Amino acid sequence: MKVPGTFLWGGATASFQYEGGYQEDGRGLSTHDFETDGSVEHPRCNTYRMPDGTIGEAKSSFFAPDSLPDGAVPCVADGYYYPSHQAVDFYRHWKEDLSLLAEMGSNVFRFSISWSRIFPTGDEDQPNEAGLKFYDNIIEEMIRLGMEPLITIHHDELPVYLAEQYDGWSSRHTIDCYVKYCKVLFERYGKKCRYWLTFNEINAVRGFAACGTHKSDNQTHYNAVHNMFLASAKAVKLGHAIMPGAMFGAMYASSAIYPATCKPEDVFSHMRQRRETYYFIDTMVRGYYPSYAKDIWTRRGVTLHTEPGDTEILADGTLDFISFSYYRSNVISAETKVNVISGDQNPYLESTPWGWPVDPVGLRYVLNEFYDRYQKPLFIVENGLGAIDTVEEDGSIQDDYRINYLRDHLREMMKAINIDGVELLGYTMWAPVDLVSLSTGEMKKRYGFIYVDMDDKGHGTLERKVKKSYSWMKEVIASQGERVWLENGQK
Ligand code: BGP
Repeated sequence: MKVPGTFLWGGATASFQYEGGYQEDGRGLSTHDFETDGSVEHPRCNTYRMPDGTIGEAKSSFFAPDSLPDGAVPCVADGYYYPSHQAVDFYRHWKEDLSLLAEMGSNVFRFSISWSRIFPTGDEDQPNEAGLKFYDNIIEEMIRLGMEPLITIHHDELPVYLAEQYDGWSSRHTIDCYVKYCKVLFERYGKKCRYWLTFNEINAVRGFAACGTHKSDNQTHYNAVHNMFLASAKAVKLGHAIMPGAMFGAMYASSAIYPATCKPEDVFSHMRQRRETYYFIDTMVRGYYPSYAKDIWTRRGVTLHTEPGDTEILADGTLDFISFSYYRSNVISAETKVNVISGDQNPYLESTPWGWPVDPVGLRYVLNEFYDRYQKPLFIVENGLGAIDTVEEDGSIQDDYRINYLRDHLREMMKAINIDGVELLGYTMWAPVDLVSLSTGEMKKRYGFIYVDMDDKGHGTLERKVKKSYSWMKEVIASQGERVWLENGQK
């Protein structure tokens, strides 16, 4: 069993977790630049200063963020470590990283553009040429190495100025700034870049770091999401006009969800929970809100702020493909209150050290669910295992657990393509080079085929070193996936 010859294989990254260089070449500050490191035991936070000078902390996890108090201004404070400032310094290591990925056989590379590198405040009329040049260089290098760029325009961050002055995505002004930013990207890179994602995990982002909103209540959140829907639709319409042949997706956090039992109430809760994700995909793929949206707004006490013309904007900018992250599955009962990444324990599955259930069959299930529902091409743009790696005395990293995770997931992916008939454009593994964890801010939660010598506080040489999984993945790509069937005697 193989994938089609046109299949795109590669890796996925995000600027604030990977790039660093946070003040280089005129880059402005971004909402994640105030986010500290953390761990499962000590969640990361956004630091802010109150008018009387006191420093406060707000939980920044986009799954359950705190609101910032009135009058709070985000700030970088002494005594904290801010991982986005250096990240793993792709800013200086891009040639080396891209060359290693090309050598592995990748023919696609997913990265996000740092909005505040292009428009430092988001509100300028003219973009920052040095910021544009940085991405010129990496895009040219990717193409020279035979890798298709897959660009995330908005990966959970925006210029902090837009957050401070306009409350981020609460404001329609942010839509205008986003469209201006997109126009610059499309005109500059459009001839070389075919695949674009308007937003990352739009169904999971919430609060200051990810949406720039000071409040995290439902009313603020659903209005912010509506503005993101409008921004995405406008970008898609503009992008199609400027770049004939370009393909647009948005990216969804897509755990599989199962009812805890066959009790009808559990099954009904499962349906409702699934709609928490479909709300986003339905609207962006079909171009209008689904009928059950009213039920969601009513239960959450939301009165959506819409304006004349919004309906047409949504209808005019529907997506060409559906992309998603898949790491785990969830279980839901009538009693559970869950968000997109938590739920009851599944007794049939083992979990990662970070408590994420490992469920390869769930990937095949989600691929089928989405393809049945939309009949649009799909793209897996994140999947991988966060694990603690050990460098052996001889310098090697024997990450067989990562090989096992990827092999099992890739097998299910290939069954979805070859048996179920799902149309899949490609697979970009998160993250091919070790980088900073989004949810915890740790470095020890590593995903890569390529190890980076750096610890949780940013100490280390930043030297890159390939792991055992790198050679394995190289064989997988070279064999169009056939290699994943070789273990356990399967063919
Ligand atoms: C997704 C994000 C990524 C990434 C990944 C892994 O939600 O789009 O940015 O980080 O999850 O999560 P984590 O880094 O928390 O392990």
